[in-house]
Amino acid sequence: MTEPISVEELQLAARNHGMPLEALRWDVTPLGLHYLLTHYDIPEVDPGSWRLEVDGRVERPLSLTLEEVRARSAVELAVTMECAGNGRAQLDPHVVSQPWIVEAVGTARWRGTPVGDLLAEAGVEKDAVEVVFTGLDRGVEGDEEQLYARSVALEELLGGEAILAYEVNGVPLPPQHGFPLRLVVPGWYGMTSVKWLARLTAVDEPFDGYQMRHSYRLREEDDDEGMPLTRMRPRSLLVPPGIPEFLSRRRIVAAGRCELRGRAWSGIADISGVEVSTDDGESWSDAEVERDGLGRWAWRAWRLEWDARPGEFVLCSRARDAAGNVQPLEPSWNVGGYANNAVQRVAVTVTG
Ligand SMILES: Nc1nc2c(c(=O)[nH]1)N[C@H]1C(S)=C(S)[C@@H](COP(=O)(O)O)O[C@H]1N2
Ligand SMILES: [Mo]
Repeated sequence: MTEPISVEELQLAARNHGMPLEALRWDVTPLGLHYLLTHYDIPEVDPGSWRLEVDGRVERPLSLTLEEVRARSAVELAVTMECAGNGRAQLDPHVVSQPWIVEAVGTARWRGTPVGDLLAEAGVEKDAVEVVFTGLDRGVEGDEEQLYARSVALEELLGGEAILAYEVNGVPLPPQHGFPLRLVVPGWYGMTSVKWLARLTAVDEPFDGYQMRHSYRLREEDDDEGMPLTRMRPRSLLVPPGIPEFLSRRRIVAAGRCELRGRAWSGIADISGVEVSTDDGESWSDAEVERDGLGRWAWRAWRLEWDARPGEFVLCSRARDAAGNVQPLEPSWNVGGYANNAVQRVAVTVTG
Protein backbone atom coordinates (compact mmCIF):
# COMPACT_ATOMS: atom_id res chain seq x y z
CA MET A 1 0.00 0.00 0.00
CA THR A 2 1.11 3.49 -0.77
CA GLU A 3 -0.47 5.98 1.66
CA PRO A 4 -2.31 5.46 4.96
CA ILE A 5 -6.08 5.18 4.72
CA SER A 6 -8.43 7.68 6.38
CA VAL A 7 -10.96 7.01 9.15
CA GLU A 8 -13.70 7.25 6.49
CA GLU A 9 -12.01 4.54 4.45
CA LEU A 10 -11.56 2.42 7.59
CA GLN A 11 -15.31 2.87 8.22
CA LEU A 12 -16.02 1.48 4.74
CA ALA A 13 -13.48 -1.31 5.14
CA ALA A 14 -15.01 -2.41 8.44
CA ARG A 15 -18.48 -2.74 6.86
CA ASN A 16 -17.48 -4.20 3.51
CA HIS A 17 -15.28 -7.15 4.27
CA GLY A 18 -13.06 -9.03 1.88
CA MET A 19 -12.60 -12.79 1.58
CA PRO A 20 -9.82 -14.01 3.91
CA LEU A 21 -7.33 -15.30 1.33
CA GLU A 22 -7.05 -18.73 2.96
CA ALA A 23 -10.66 -19.24 1.76
CA LEU A 24 -9.14 -19.69 -1.72
CA ARG A 25 -8.78 -23.32 -0.58
CA TRP A 26 -12.49 -23.92 -1.19
CA ASP A 27 -14.03 -24.35 -4.67
CA VAL A 28 -17.16 -22.62 -3.40
CA THR A 29 -16.52 -19.91 -0.84
CA PRO A 30 -18.23 -20.68 2.47
CA LEU A 31 -21.02 -18.09 2.67
CA GLY A 32 -19.78 -15.88 5.50
CA LEU A 33 -16.33 -15.70 3.85
CA HIS A 34 -17.58 -14.34 0.49
CA TYR A 35 -16.61 -10.68 0.10
CA LEU A 36 -19.27 -8.06 0.71
CA LEU A 37 -19.86 -4.61 -0.72
CA THR A 38 -22.81 -2.37 0.09
CA HIS A 39 -22.84 1.32 -0.87
CA TYR A 40 -25.60 2.44 1.55
CA ASP A 41 -27.48 0.44 4.25
CA ILE A 42 -28.57 -3.19 4.12
CA PRO A 43 -32.37 -2.82 3.84
CA GLU A 44 -34.79 -4.84 5.99
CA VAL A 45 -37.29 -6.46 3.62
CA ASP A 46 -40.63 -8.04 4.51
CA PRO A 47 -40.85 -11.02 2.14
CA GLY A 48 -44.65 -11.08 2.45
CA SER A 49 -45.28 -7.60 1.06
CA TRP A 50 -42.23 -7.52 -1.26
CA ARG A 51 -42.98 -7.59 -5.00
CA LEU A 52 -40.80 -7.68 -8.09
CA GLU A 53 -42.15 -5.20 -10.65
CA VAL A 54 -41.32 -5.69 -14.32
CA ASP A 55 -42.33 -2.59 -16.26
CA GLY A 56 -41.31 0.06 -18.80
CA ARG A 57 -41.16 -0.96 -22.46
CA VAL A 58 -42.94 -4.31 -22.00
CA GLU A 59 -46.26 -5.57 -23.36
CA ARG A 60 -47.33 -7.28 -20.12
CA PRO A 61 -46.03 -5.62 -16.93
CA LEU A 62 -45.57 -8.11 -14.09
CA SER A 63 -45.83 -7.81 -10.32
CA LEU A 64 -44.56 -11.00 -8.74
CA THR A 65 -44.44 -12.30 -5.18
CA LEU A 66 -41.35 -14.17 -4.00
CA GLU A 67 -43.28 -17.46 -4.30
CA GLU A 68 -44.15 -16.61 -7.89
CA VAL A 69 -40.50 -15.90 -8.72
CA ARG A 70 -39.45 -19.16 -7.07
CA ALA A 71 -42.10 -21.11 -9.01
CA ARG A 72 -40.50 -20.15 -12.36
CA SER A 73 -37.80 -22.11 -14.21
CA ALA A 74 -34.68 -22.37 -12.06
CA VAL A 75 -30.98 -22.76 -12.75
CA GLU A 76 -27.95 -22.92 -10.48
CA LEU A 77 -24.66 -21.34 -11.52
CA ALA A 78 -21.28 -21.30 -9.79
CA VAL A 79 -20.09 -17.72 -10.27
CA THR A 80 -16.89 -15.98 -9.25
CA MET A 81 -17.75 -12.38 -8.40
CA GLU A 82 -15.16 -9.65 -7.93
CA CYS A 83 -15.58 -5.99 -7.03
CA ALA A 84 -14.39 -3.62 -9.74
CA GLY A 85 -12.46 -1.77 -7.04
CA ASN A 86 -10.39 -4.83 -6.10
CA GLY A 87 -6.70 -3.80 -6.10
CA ARG A 88 -7.51 -0.12 -5.50
CA ALA A 89 -5.36 0.25 -2.37
CA GLN A 90 -2.25 -0.59 -4.39
CA LEU A 91 -2.63 2.42 -6.67
CA ASP A 92 -0.33 5.41 -6.46
CA PRO A 93 -1.52 8.19 -6.21
CA HIS A 94 -3.96 6.97 -3.58
CA VAL A 95 -7.64 6.71 -4.62
CA VAL A 96 -10.10 7.40 -1.78
CA SER A 97 -12.84 4.75 -1.60
CA GLN A 98 -13.24 1.19 -0.29
CA PRO A 99 -9.53 0.24 0.14
CA TRP A 100 -9.41 -3.28 -1.26
CA ILE A 101 -5.98 -4.90 -1.58
CA VAL A 102 -6.79 -8.11 -3.54
CA GLU A 103 -9.47 -9.83 -1.43
CA ALA A 104 -12.75 -8.51 -2.96
CA VAL A 105 -13.73 -11.81 -4.55
CA GLY A 106 -15.68 -14.98 -3.84
CA THR A 107 -17.34 -17.89 -5.61
CA ALA A 108 -20.90 -18.88 -4.83
CA ARG A 109 -23.56 -21.23 -6.18
CA TRP A 110 -26.43 -18.88 -7.07
CA ARG A 111 -29.84 -20.36 -7.77
CA GLY A 112 -32.59 -18.41 -9.46
CA THR A 113 -34.64 -17.81 -12.57
CA PRO A 114 -33.08 -16.73 -15.90
CA VAL A 115 -33.62 -13.01 -16.56
CA GLY A 116 -34.15 -13.72 -20.27
CA ASP A 117 -37.13 -16.01 -19.51
CA LEU A 118 -38.83 -13.39 -17.36
CA LEU A 119 -38.30 -10.69 -19.99
CA ALA A 120 -39.76 -12.99 -22.65
CA GLU A 121 -42.78 -13.53 -20.41
CA ALA A 122 -43.29 -9.77 -20.05
CA GLY A 123 -42.80 -9.29 -23.80
CA VAL A 124 -40.10 -6.67 -24.25
CA GLU A 125 -41.05 -4.00 -26.85
CA LYS A 126 -38.93 -3.76 -30.00
CA ASP A 127 -37.62 -0.31 -29.11
CA ALA A 128 -36.15 -1.39 -25.74
CA VAL A 129 -32.34 -1.28 -25.54
CA GLU A 130 -31.59 -1.90 -21.86
CA VAL A 131 -33.14 -3.06 -18.63
CA VAL A 132 -32.66 -0.97 -15.48
CA PHE A 133 -32.33 -3.02 -12.28
CA THR A 134 -33.29 -1.00 -9.20
CA GLY A 135 -32.56 -2.01 -5.60
CA LEU A 136 -34.37 -1.04 -2.40
CA ASP A 137 -31.32 0.58 -0.83
CA ARG A 138 -31.29 4.36 -0.82
CA GLY A 139 -28.42 6.75 -0.09
CA VAL A 140 -26.64 9.90 -1.13
CA GLU A 141 -23.58 9.64 -3.34
CA GLY A 142 -21.90 12.45 -5.27
CA ASP A 143 -24.56 14.81 -3.80
CA GLU A 144 -27.32 12.79 -5.48
CA GLU A 145 -29.97 10.96 -3.48
CA GLN A 146 -30.66 7.68 -5.22
CA LEU A 147 -31.74 4.09 -5.10
CA TYR A 148 -28.84 1.85 -6.16
CA ALA A 149 -29.55 1.10 -9.82
CA ARG A 150 -27.63 -0.24 -12.80
CA SER A 151 -28.65 -1.11 -16.34
CA VAL A 152 -27.65 -4.00 -18.60
CA ALA A 153 -27.97 -4.07 -22.40
CA LEU A 154 -30.88 -6.17 -23.62
CA GLU A 155 -28.71 -8.31 -25.90
CA GLU A 156 -26.52 -9.23 -22.91
CA LEU A 157 -29.63 -10.33 -20.99
CA LEU A 158 -31.36 -12.22 -23.79
CA GLY A 159 -28.22 -13.98 -25.05
CA GLY A 160 -26.49 -14.35 -21.68
CA GLU A 161 -26.82 -16.35 -18.51
CA ALA A 162 -27.89 -13.66 -16.03
CA ILE A 163 -30.24 -14.84 -13.30
CA LEU A 164 -32.46 -13.39 -10.60
CA ALA A 165 -31.14 -15.31 -7.60
CA TYR A 166 -33.05 -16.11 -4.40
CA GLU A 167 -30.62 -18.73 -3.07
CA VAL A 168 -26.88 -18.85 -2.51
CA ASN A 169 -24.93 -22.00 -1.60
CA GLY A 170 -28.24 -23.81 -1.01
CA VAL A 171 -29.84 -21.32 1.40
CA PRO A 172 -32.11 -18.26 0.95
CA LEU A 173 -30.08 -15.10 0.33
CA PRO A 174 -28.94 -13.60 3.64
CA PRO A 175 -29.75 -9.88 4.14
CA GLN A 176 -26.23 -8.71 3.23
CA HIS A 177 -26.21 -10.52 -0.15
CA GLY A 178 -29.53 -9.08 -1.36
CA PHE A 179 -32.52 -10.82 0.30
CA PRO A 180 -34.98 -11.64 -1.13
CA LEU A 181 -33.76 -11.36 -4.74
CA ARG A 182 -30.67 -10.16 -6.59
CA LEU A 183 -29.32 -10.02 -10.09
CA VAL A 184 -26.24 -12.14 -10.88
CA VAL A 185 -24.50 -11.39 -14.18
CA PRO A 186 -21.77 -14.04 -14.64
CA GLY A 187 -18.37 -12.77 -15.77
CA TRP A 188 -19.06 -9.13 -14.92
CA TYR A 189 -17.58 -7.08 -12.11
CA GLY A 190 -19.87 -7.14 -9.07
CA MET A 191 -21.45 -3.66 -9.40
CA THR A 192 -23.84 -4.91 -12.06
CA SER A 193 -25.27 -7.69 -9.88
CA VAL A 194 -27.85 -5.46 -8.15
CA LYS A 195 -28.95 -6.68 -4.70
CA TRP A 196 -32.39 -6.22 -3.01
CA LEU A 197 -34.10 -6.02 -6.37
CA ALA A 198 -37.45 -4.25 -6.51
CA ARG A 199 -37.85 -3.37 -10.18
CA LEU A 200 -36.81 -4.28 -13.71
CA THR A 201 -37.60 -1.51 -16.19
CA ALA A 202 -37.11 -1.94 -19.93
CA VAL A 203 -36.01 1.42 -21.40
CA ASP A 204 -35.65 2.72 -24.94
CA GLU A 205 -32.53 4.77 -24.30
CA PRO A 206 -29.39 4.10 -22.27
CA PHE A 207 -29.95 4.64 -18.53
CA ASP A 208 -28.12 7.64 -17.18
CA GLY A 209 -28.20 6.95 -13.40
CA TYR A 210 -25.28 7.85 -11.14
CA GLN A 211 -23.88 4.30 -11.03
CA MET A 212 -23.70 4.27 -14.84
CA ARG A 213 -22.81 7.87 -15.65
CA HIS A 214 -20.39 8.65 -12.84
CA SER A 215 -19.25 5.51 -10.99
CA TYR A 216 -17.79 2.45 -12.61
CA ARG A 217 -16.08 4.11 -15.55
CA LEU A 218 -12.40 4.00 -16.46
CA ARG A 219 -11.20 7.60 -16.60
CA GLU A 220 -7.77 9.14 -16.70
CA GLU A 221 -9.05 12.55 -15.59
CA ASP A 222 -12.06 13.65 -13.57
CA ASP A 223 -13.92 15.17 -16.48
CA ASP A 224 -13.24 12.39 -19.04
CA GLU A 225 -16.36 10.63 -20.20
CA GLY A 226 -14.47 7.36 -19.66
CA MET A 227 -15.29 3.79 -20.62
CA PRO A 228 -17.87 1.76 -18.70
CA LEU A 229 -16.54 -1.19 -16.68
CA THR A 230 -17.97 -4.49 -17.81
CA ARG A 231 -16.29 -7.88 -17.53
CA MET A 232 -13.65 -8.99 -15.04
CA ARG A 233 -10.08 -8.88 -16.27
CA PRO A 234 -7.99 -12.00 -15.67
CA ARG A 235 -6.59 -12.38 -12.18
CA SER A 236 -5.01 -15.13 -10.13
CA LEU A 237 -4.38 -15.37 -6.40
CA LEU A 238 -2.29 -17.73 -4.28
CA VAL A 239 -3.63 -19.75 -1.39
CA PRO A 240 -1.31 -18.23 1.24
CA PRO A 241 1.36 -20.92 1.88
CA GLY A 242 2.62 -21.84 5.35
CA ILE A 243 1.59 -19.75 8.34
CA PRO A 244 1.28 -15.96 8.74
CA GLU A 245 3.20 -13.57 10.93
CA PHE A 246 0.43 -11.79 12.88
CA LEU A 247 0.93 -8.13 11.95
CA SER A 248 2.66 -8.14 8.55
CA ARG A 249 0.91 -11.32 7.36
CA ARG A 250 4.25 -12.31 5.83
CA ARG A 251 4.20 -16.09 5.24
CA ILE A 252 6.52 -18.48 7.09
CA VAL A 253 7.14 -21.73 5.19
CA ALA A 254 9.25 -24.72 6.25
CA ALA A 255 11.98 -25.70 3.74
CA GLY A 256 11.24 -28.68 1.50
CA ARG A 257 8.52 -29.61 -0.95
CA CYS A 258 5.76 -27.05 -0.93
CA GLU A 259 2.69 -27.23 -3.13
CA LEU A 260 1.77 -23.76 -4.36
CA ARG A 261 -1.94 -23.53 -5.10
CA GLY A 262 -4.29 -20.82 -6.20
CA ARG A 263 -7.30 -19.80 -8.27
CA ALA A 264 -7.58 -17.86 -11.53
CA TRP A 265 -10.52 -16.33 -13.36
CA SER A 266 -11.43 -14.00 -16.20
CA GLY A 267 -14.88 -12.75 -17.20
CA ILE A 268 -13.68 -12.03 -20.73
CA ALA A 269 -12.62 -15.52 -21.87
CA ASP A 270 -11.66 -18.85 -20.34
CA ILE A 271 -8.37 -19.06 -18.42
CA SER A 272 -5.74 -20.45 -20.78
CA GLY A 273 -2.76 -20.57 -18.43
CA VAL A 274 -1.22 -19.54 -15.11
CA GLU A 275 2.46 -18.90 -14.53
CA VAL A 276 4.14 -18.75 -11.13
CA SER A 277 7.27 -16.91 -10.02
CA THR A 278 9.16 -17.37 -6.75
CA ASP A 279 11.60 -14.51 -7.49
CA ASP A 280 9.28 -11.50 -7.75
CA GLY A 281 8.60 -11.91 -11.45
CA GLU A 282 12.18 -12.50 -12.69
CA SER A 283 11.41 -16.02 -13.95
CA TRP A 284 8.16 -17.91 -14.48
CA SER A 285 7.01 -21.58 -14.57
CA ASP A 286 3.71 -22.90 -15.90
CA ALA A 287 1.30 -24.12 -13.23
CA GLU A 288 -1.05 -27.04 -13.82
CA VAL A 289 -4.54 -25.63 -14.34
CA GLU A 290 -7.68 -27.61 -13.53
CA ARG A 291 -9.82 -28.16 -16.63
CA ASP A 292 -13.47 -28.82 -15.71
CA GLY A 293 -14.02 -27.51 -12.17
CA LEU A 294 -17.27 -25.65 -11.55
CA GLY A 295 -17.86 -24.45 -15.11
CA ARG A 296 -17.14 -21.41 -17.21
CA TRP A 297 -18.15 -18.74 -14.69
CA ALA A 298 -16.17 -19.99 -11.71
CA TRP A 299 -12.48 -19.62 -10.96
CA ARG A 300 -10.11 -22.46 -11.86
CA ALA A 301 -7.77 -24.12 -9.40
CA TRP A 302 -4.07 -24.30 -10.28
CA ARG A 303 -1.03 -25.86 -8.62
CA LEU A 304 2.75 -26.03 -8.87
CA GLU A 305 5.30 -27.94 -6.82
CA TRP A 306 8.02 -25.74 -5.26
CA ASP A 307 11.24 -26.98 -3.72
CA ALA A 308 11.55 -24.29 -1.06
CA ARG A 309 15.12 -23.51 0.11
CA PRO A 310 15.76 -21.33 3.16
CA GLY A 311 15.70 -17.60 2.39
CA GLU A 312 13.43 -14.69 1.49
CA PHE A 313 11.10 -14.96 -1.51
CA VAL A 314 8.37 -13.04 -3.28
CA LEU A 315 5.79 -15.33 -4.87
CA CYS A 316 3.66 -14.15 -7.80
CA SER A 317 1.14 -15.75 -10.11
CA ARG A 318 0.01 -14.46 -13.49
CA ALA A 319 -3.13 -15.58 -15.34
CA ARG A 320 -3.88 -15.22 -19.02
CA ASP A 321 -7.14 -15.86 -20.83
CA ALA A 322 -8.07 -17.28 -24.22
CA ALA A 323 -8.65 -13.75 -25.56
CA GLY A 324 -4.95 -13.02 -24.99
CA ASN A 325 -5.33 -10.84 -21.88
CA VAL A 326 -2.50 -11.22 -19.36
CA GLN A 327 -2.16 -9.75 -15.88
CA PRO A 328 0.27 -6.83 -15.89
CA LEU A 329 3.19 -6.69 -13.45
CA GLU A 330 2.39 -3.11 -12.48
CA PRO A 331 -0.99 -1.44 -11.96
CA SER A 332 -2.39 1.16 -14.32
CA TRP A 333 -3.98 4.11 -12.53
CA ASN A 334 -7.49 5.53 -13.15
CA VAL A 335 -9.65 8.05 -11.29
CA GLY A 336 -11.99 5.52 -9.62
CA GLY A 337 -9.24 2.98 -8.91
CA TYR A 338 -10.95 0.20 -10.85
CA ALA A 339 -9.92 -3.03 -12.55
CA ASN A 340 -6.38 -3.14 -11.16
CA ASN A 341 -5.49 -6.75 -11.95
CA ALA A 342 -1.72 -6.39 -11.48
CA VAL A 343 -0.07 -9.59 -10.20
CA GLN A 344 -0.24 -10.28 -6.48
CA ARG A 345 3.05 -10.35 -4.55
CA VAL A 346 3.31 -12.64 -1.53
CA ALA A 347 6.32 -12.22 0.75
CA VAL A 348 7.57 -15.54 2.14
CA THR A 349 10.33 -16.50 4.57
CA VAL A 350 11.47 -20.11 4.14
CA THR A 351 12.95 -21.43 7.38
CA GLY A 352 15.55 -24.20 7.55
N1 LIG B 1 -28.61 -2.77 -4.40
C1 LIG B 1 -27.28 -2.85 -4.39
N2 LIG B 1 -26.68 -3.77 -5.19
C2 LIG B 1 -25.34 -3.89 -5.20
C3 LIG B 1 -24.52 -3.03 -4.43
C4 LIG B 1 -25.17 -2.06 -3.61
O1 LIG B 1 -24.53 -1.30 -2.89
N3 LIG B 1 -26.56 -2.01 -3.62
N4 LIG B 1 -23.15 -3.15 -4.51
C5 LIG B 1 -22.64 -3.73 -5.76
C6 LIG B 1 -21.22 -3.97 -5.75
S1 LIG B 1 -20.22 -2.63 -6.04
C7 LIG B 1 -20.70 -5.23 -5.65
S2 LIG B 1 -19.04 -5.48 -5.82
C8 LIG B 1 -21.57 -6.39 -5.39
C9 LIG B 1 -21.15 -7.11 -4.14
O2 LIG B 1 -21.96 -8.22 -3.91
P1 LIG B 1 -21.87 -9.01 -2.52
O3 LIG B 1 -21.90 -7.99 -1.42
O4 LIG B 1 -23.01 -9.95 -2.50
O5 LIG B 1 -20.54 -9.72 -2.54
O6 LIG B 1 -22.94 -6.01 -5.24
C10 LIG B 1 -23.37 -5.01 -6.11
N5 LIG B 1 -24.79 -4.85 -5.97
MO1 LIG C 1 -18.03 -3.39 -6.24
